[in-house]
Amino acid sequence: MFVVATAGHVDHGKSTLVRALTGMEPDRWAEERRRGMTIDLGFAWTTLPSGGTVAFVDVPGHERFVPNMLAGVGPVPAALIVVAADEGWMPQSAEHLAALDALGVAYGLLAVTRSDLADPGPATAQARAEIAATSLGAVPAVAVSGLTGAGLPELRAALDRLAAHLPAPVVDDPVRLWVDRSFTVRGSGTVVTGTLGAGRLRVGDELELAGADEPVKVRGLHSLGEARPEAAAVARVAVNLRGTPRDRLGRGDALLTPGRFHHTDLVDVRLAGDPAGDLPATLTLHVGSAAVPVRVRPLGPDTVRLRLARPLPLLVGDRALLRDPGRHHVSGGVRVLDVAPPPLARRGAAAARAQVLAELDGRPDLAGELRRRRLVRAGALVRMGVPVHAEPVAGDWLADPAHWRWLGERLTDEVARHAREHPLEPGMPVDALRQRLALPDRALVEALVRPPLRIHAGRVGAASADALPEPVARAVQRVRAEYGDRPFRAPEADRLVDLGLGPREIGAAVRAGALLRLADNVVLLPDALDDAVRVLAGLPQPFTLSAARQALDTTRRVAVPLLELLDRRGATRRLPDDARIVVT
Ligand SMILES: Nc1nc2c(ncn2[C@@H]2O[C@H](COP(=O)(O)OP(=O)(O)OP(=O)(O)O)[C@@H](O)[C@H]2O)c(=O)[nH]1
Ligand SMILES: [Mg+2]
Repeated sequence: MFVVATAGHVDHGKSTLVRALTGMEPDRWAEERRRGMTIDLGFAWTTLPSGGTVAFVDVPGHERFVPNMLAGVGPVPAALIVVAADEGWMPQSAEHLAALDALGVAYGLLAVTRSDLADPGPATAQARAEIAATSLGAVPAVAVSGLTGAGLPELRAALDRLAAHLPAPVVDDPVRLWVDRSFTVRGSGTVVTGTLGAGRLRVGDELELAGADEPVKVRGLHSLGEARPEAAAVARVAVNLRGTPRDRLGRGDALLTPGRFHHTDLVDVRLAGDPAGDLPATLTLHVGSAAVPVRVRPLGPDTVRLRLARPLPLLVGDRALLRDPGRHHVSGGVRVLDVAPPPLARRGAAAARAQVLAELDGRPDLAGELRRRRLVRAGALVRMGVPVHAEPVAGDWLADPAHWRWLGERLTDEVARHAREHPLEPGMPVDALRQRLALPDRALVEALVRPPLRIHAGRVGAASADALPEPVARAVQRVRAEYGDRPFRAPEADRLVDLGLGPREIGAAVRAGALLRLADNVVLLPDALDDAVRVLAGLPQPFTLSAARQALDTTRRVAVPLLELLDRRGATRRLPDDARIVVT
């Protein structure tokens, strides 16, 4: 199936032509038929000579209903431009064409209708000249009469040729179905319709709806008036969302593949059309079937920041158009450059941003996004419309390679600085590093730690006990020199003070395994435990505290806590009469 939207001035015969081609009535409302004028979008379809199907979205031509027209053409990539032979090019011919051009519509046909009333030649020539200057370029033209049927076979053949030229839809892409109509069917509940431009829908699918907490479920699908288990792009579809209240969604909402779109109310865009400086401060942004008031902030000569009155699921590269409803003026097309732009708080930030935007063209660019964002979750980029084909540095975090190297150096510096400022601490806490480097996730800190640094007990420090701060290491060295041959004589409290070993220094030495603490202010060298067990094993078993003290050549101050420690470690056992034995 391919979908084509009509375009053209009021009363030029769009609906008559669609009716003649399809045998279906595009003017759905009684009021439309009474007034002989299309007000809202109409839908009809027919089979072409090739056997393919064309579905029409028939739009109103009256200037008051241009917003409805835009909701119809927004999601549709091909246009059937209708000009009446007897009237020629008219204001809404021009406005509709400007809209197609702004949206970048590249495929189309010209039908010169009412050719039974006047020579189609002049209208054809004028319309083709106007169209040639737009994104549509040179289009085939067919003179027709909806009244007599003249030219209809030629028009069908031309539609077939147009269909053959359209790019193949990407059916693996996520779904973003812009709703153009919603209504209630008795017994079935809420139904919405739209043009499925990419992706695939199946009965049972769960879809995301902006503003809804829970996914909505596809209860039923219709395409071309028939129930189907699935529909692949391109297709006109009617989706039954039984269980979703009708007032929860309508034209301008979108049904989305969950987790694949970022709802944004702030976008930076490139303009094609009026210069940024000429735009009024408020305009209406039309994209898909949505129309949203926006505040315009010029940045560069052809780039602006748009603040949307409500968030939309936009992707980098999306095309949209800006229109001034008051002046009936299409200001021009926009190409979305950034759907999550940085705030412009600092002085000069807007000018800097304009320079960045000058380099962007709306084509998703992973390396560029990483350079600009430095650190970003893969999922967030995908939701912006940037395909991800890079290895995460941690979890689903992606990093700009140069920034990541810089962070690694910063981490090393910070750890070294912390060691200087807190020589007795066994490394810098991971969370302090996370804050210091302004990283959003501990996992990033952990991924940045490289040998000789390591993470131990929630801190980042040097891997070995050589990391003992210089003064402590010197003090331990002196303990070794003075007490090495009397390993069970612990330095007295005042000697410890002389050596510069206060409680914090002792703590650091103990953590590094350089000293053994038996009690407050009672420390031995770390090999003392094994030596003690050897000496005690040489005594007649069991042995008393006093025998142990003499054999170890030490004082009660050391012997009591030393034996208690050996008991706790299971190297000695205390008997009921307070004597001990060495456990072998
Ligand atoms: N003689 C003649 N009259 C036509 C032809 N096509 C349309 N008309 C008449 O022109 C009038 C407008 O036709 P529509 O098909 O409603 O025009 P439209 O472009 O759909 O108008 P809007 O939807 O309101 O923009 C009707 O009275 C039609 O009968 C044609 O080919 N020949
Ligand atoms: Mg009509």
